[in-house]
Amino acid sequence: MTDPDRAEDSTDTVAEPPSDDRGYGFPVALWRGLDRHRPPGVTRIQRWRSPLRGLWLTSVFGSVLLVTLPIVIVTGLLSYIAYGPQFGQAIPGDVGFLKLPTFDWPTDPSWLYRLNQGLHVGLGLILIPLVLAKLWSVIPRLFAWPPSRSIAQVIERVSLLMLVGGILFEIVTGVLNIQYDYIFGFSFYTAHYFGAWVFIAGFVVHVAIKLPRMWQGLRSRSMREVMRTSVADTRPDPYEPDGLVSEDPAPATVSRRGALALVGGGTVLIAVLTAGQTLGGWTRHSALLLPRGRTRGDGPNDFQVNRTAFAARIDPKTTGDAWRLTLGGGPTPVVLDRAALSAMPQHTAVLPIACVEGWSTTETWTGVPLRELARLAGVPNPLSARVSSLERGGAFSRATLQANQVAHPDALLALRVNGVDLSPDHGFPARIIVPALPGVHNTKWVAAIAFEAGTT
Ligand SMILES: Nc1nc2c(c(=O)[nH]1)N[C@H]1C(S)=C(S)[C@@H](COP(=O)(O)O)O[C@H]1N2
Ligand SMILES: [Mo]
Repeated sequence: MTDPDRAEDSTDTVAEPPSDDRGYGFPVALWRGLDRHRPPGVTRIQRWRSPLRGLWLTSVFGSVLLVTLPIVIVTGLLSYIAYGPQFGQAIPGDVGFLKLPTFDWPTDPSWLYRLNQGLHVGLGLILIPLVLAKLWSVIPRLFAWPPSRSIAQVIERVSLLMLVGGILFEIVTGVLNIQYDYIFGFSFYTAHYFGAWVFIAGFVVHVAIKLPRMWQGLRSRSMREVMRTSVADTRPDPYEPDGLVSEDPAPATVSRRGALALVGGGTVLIAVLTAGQTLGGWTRHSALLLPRGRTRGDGPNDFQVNRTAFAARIDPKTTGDAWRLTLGGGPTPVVLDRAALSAMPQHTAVLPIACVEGWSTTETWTGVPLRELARLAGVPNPLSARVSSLERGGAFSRATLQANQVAHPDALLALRVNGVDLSPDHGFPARIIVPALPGVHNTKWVAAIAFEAGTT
C-alpha cells in the first residue's frame, strides 16, 4: 500500500457518515471495492417493501423448518441404507468418502419402509410452500451488497448458497422423479444423493450461525398478539441496517396472521393432494398430484402398477406353461414349475409394497416362504439371496436380499394376491414380497433365486 492510497482511504472515512461505516474485515480494500461496484440490478431487488418481512416472520418459518427438515434428511439417508449399499445395489453405488454406515434393514415392523418413504416424500412435498415462504421472507438478504464484508461472512454466504441451491435442487429432482419425468441426462438418484449432502452441509452451518437470532426473533412478538392483529393494525418490525426490514415499508395489504394462514393453507392443500397415495383407501382419490399408480388392475388385482408387463417387455410366452423357477446356490440347481410351487405348503401375509416415490399399497399375498425355497435348494440358512427376473436389463430386473429378509416367515415368493393369481402386471407367475423391503426389490416375474451359502 502506498501513501496516496492511505490518504484517499482516510479522506473517505471522514467524508462518509458514520452509518455508512460498514465494519469491513480483512482485507478491507477488497470488501470496500465490492461495495463501491454495486451491480445495476441490486438496488431494484432490494426495493422489496413488504411490511411483514422481518425477523419474527422469518424465525417462525425457520423454526418449523428446523424441526421438520431433519426428518426429511434422516429418512432420505435411511432410504439409501434400506436399498442395501452392502450389496452394491444402492444408487449411486460409489459415493467415496460420503459412504454411510450400513446395517441390515429390519423386516419388522412390515410398514417401516412405508413410514420412512411416506415421511420423506410426504413431508418433502408438504414443506415446499414453507420453503418458498422462508425464501421470500429473506430475499433482500440473498441479494445483499456487498455480498460479504469479511472472510467469516464469505463462509456464511457460501453456506447460504449451498442451503438455498441445495434445497431447490432436491425439490426439483425429487418432484421430477415422482412425476416419472427423467428430463436430465444424469441419474436422478445420484443427483439427489449428492445434492442432499450439499444441502445438509449448508443446513448445519446455517443453523449453527442463525439459531440465536431465530430465538431472538421468535421472542420479538407474541404469537397470540399476531393472531389478533388485523391488516389495518399490522406494523413493520423496527428498521435495522442490514436486516430484513425495508427502509421504506409499504402499507400492509395482508396481516401476519393472513400470511401464516396462506402458507398453512398451501401445505394443507399439498397434503390433501398427496397423502392419499400413502394412506390408501378413499383418500387415494384425492392424490391428484401423483400420476404414478394410476394404471391399475382388475378385481383383486386392482392396485397400482409401477411398471406394466408390457412396459417391461415381458413376453407372454415365457410366463405360461413354459415358465420355470431355478433355485441355485446348493449342490445342484433345483428347477420347479408353477404347479410344483402351488403344491407346496402356502403361507399368506398382509404386506405393503412401498415405493421409494412415496406411494404404497397393502395387499394380502399368498405363496411359498423364501426360507422353504432356500431349504429346498439345499441352503437352509443363506447369507443372502440373489433374485432375477424374466425382465431383461434395467435396474429393476434383479435384487439381492439380506439373510433376515429371506428368513422372515412372511417373506414370500408370492403366486397369488387377494385370493387370486397375480395379474401379469403384478408379476405373474411369481413375485417377491418381503416385509419392510423397499418396493423396488419386490421383483416381479421371478425366473431364478440364487442363495448364498453361509459358513456353517
Ligand atoms: N421385474 C421388475 N420388478 C419390479 C419392478 C419392475 O419394473 N420390474 N418395479 C418395482 C418397483 S419400483 C415397485 S415400487 C414394485 C411395484 O409393484 P406393483 O407394480 O405390483 O405395484 O415392483 C417392483 N418390482
Ligand atoms: Mo418403486
